[in-house]
Amino acid sequence: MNKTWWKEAVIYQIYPRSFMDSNGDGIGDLKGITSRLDYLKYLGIDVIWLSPVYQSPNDDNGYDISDYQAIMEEFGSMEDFDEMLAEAHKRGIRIVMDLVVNHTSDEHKWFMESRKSEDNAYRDYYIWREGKDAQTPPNNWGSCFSGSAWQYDEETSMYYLHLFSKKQPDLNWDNPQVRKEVFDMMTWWCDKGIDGFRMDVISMISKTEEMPDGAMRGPYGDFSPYCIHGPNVHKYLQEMNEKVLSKYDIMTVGETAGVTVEHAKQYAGENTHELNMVFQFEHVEGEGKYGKWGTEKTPLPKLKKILSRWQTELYGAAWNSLYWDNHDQPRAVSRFGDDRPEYRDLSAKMLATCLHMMQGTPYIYQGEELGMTNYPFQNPSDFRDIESINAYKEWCAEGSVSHEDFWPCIIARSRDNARTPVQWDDSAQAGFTTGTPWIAVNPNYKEINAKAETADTASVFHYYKKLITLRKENPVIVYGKYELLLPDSEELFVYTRTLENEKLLVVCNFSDKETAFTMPEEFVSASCLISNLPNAYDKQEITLKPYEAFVLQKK
Ligand code: TEU
Ligand code: CA
Repeated sequence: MNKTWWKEAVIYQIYPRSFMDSNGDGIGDLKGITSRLDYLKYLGIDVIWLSPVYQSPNDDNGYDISDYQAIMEEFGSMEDFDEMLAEAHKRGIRIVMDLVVNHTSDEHKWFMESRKSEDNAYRDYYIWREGKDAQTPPNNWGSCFSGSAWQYDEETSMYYLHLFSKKQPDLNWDNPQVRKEVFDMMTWWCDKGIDGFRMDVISMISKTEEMPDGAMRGPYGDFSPYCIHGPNVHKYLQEMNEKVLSKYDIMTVGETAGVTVEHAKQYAGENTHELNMVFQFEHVEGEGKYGKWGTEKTPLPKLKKILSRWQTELYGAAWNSLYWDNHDQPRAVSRFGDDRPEYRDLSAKMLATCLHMMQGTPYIYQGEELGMTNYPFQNPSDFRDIESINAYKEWCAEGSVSHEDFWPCIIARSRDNARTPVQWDDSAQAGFTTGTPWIAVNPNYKEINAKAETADTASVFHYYKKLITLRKENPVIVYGKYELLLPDSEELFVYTRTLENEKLLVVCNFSDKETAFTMPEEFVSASCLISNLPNAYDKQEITLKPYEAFVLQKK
């Protein structure tokens, strides 16, 4: 398997709006990021994935772009961007940008032109269809952000497609002019010296010609058979690779909702000339009581089956990304661990051990390295995310589900859990801003913050720092072959990694119960690489404490 920098890197995702505010307007910004680069250097990360900073009306917090080659005013100027890029590179940190080209903002000049008339030069940059009539869209598809996926436009009495918000019209990738515009813009950013792209919903860029009604899912039809992994998606990615990606030493990761291992071998195959890796969603897409909204915890055997399938079936064929959370998911320690005070620290370290010892490029979402938790939402006015605001309206306020029934489900999964400000210290607003933050700071910032944790070598922060160091020092963690043990255990996630004559044993107790474990004979005298509790692992029968995790190394 060929060795590359992005296979050996640890990537840190910054959601700029909530990372660090430098000018007191309550909104994170580029100068704020630059002011925290030494913290990230100290953590030991190699790459920053920067969520969108382009000009945007912020209907979906920057994932609705109105100018791909300008910086959102609230985030600062292009000079601020250039300074951040230079300062990051000075510290040996690469910057990967978020490429959002399945759709633009409806305030992008292309769309402003496109909607003017049916014969406008930009008309076919987007997907326009006649409705069945002025009140009935072309089909029954639902948007990811509630409501129909079609918006009627008076100007030309036609509908345009938007798989996300109505202010995010989908681009028509079948139009070669659209592809050229995107590739030219990507080249412009690569020539500025960025180090790669995370590609937003890139599996959706090719739609089928026919757009029939979809199977009903809630009040609307499902668009996925016609808009995900469409007929030309690989052709367009190979064209992108040939015209842009192959010309630079950059990395790419596709956000590919709905991807299977088989698809991933094509999207991210060693020799398919598309992308370097993809984000899969099988471990985070559990069906809740109301679509994605639910409090269900994935049973451990199911979680192990999913993650092990990706480890074993991509091995040698394509590269994995590894993540527990991001700006679209609830906080890892609340969802997969246990954020009760007595278990938060321990279970955060256990989760980090489980993920960072696997094969693939690990992603740390801002604040995950501190063990930050979900937010204690009190009422719908606490939400800022269009997905949560619209969902509460559709299911509850205007729907048939009672608040009592729906509320626990939406606060467990709301994307806003991950979008509260990073907790830097125990001063007002957790040191994120000197003003009023655009979204409330989690009240637990007094106990959970970077200042306290960087000063405490037993903290979650220092545990992540050690895991990152171990990955740099031990090729078996990057290149070793994965094997799951105890597949049926409901409490223990146990696996090995093997590279030549070196072997690791990774043991994670996902439960809040003391759990017996029989050490494989060959590891009884092995050395302990890392553990989240001071325990001896030198006998065959041991009892693991709740959320105990350790890694043994046999050479
Ligand atoms: O997310 C696409 C996507 O799949 C998510 O909308 C996911 O389905 C949902 O958030 C799970 O609840 C990307 C970006 O990561 C997200 O922030 C954007 O809102 C979305 O695309 C539209 O650009
Ligand atoms: Ca600011």
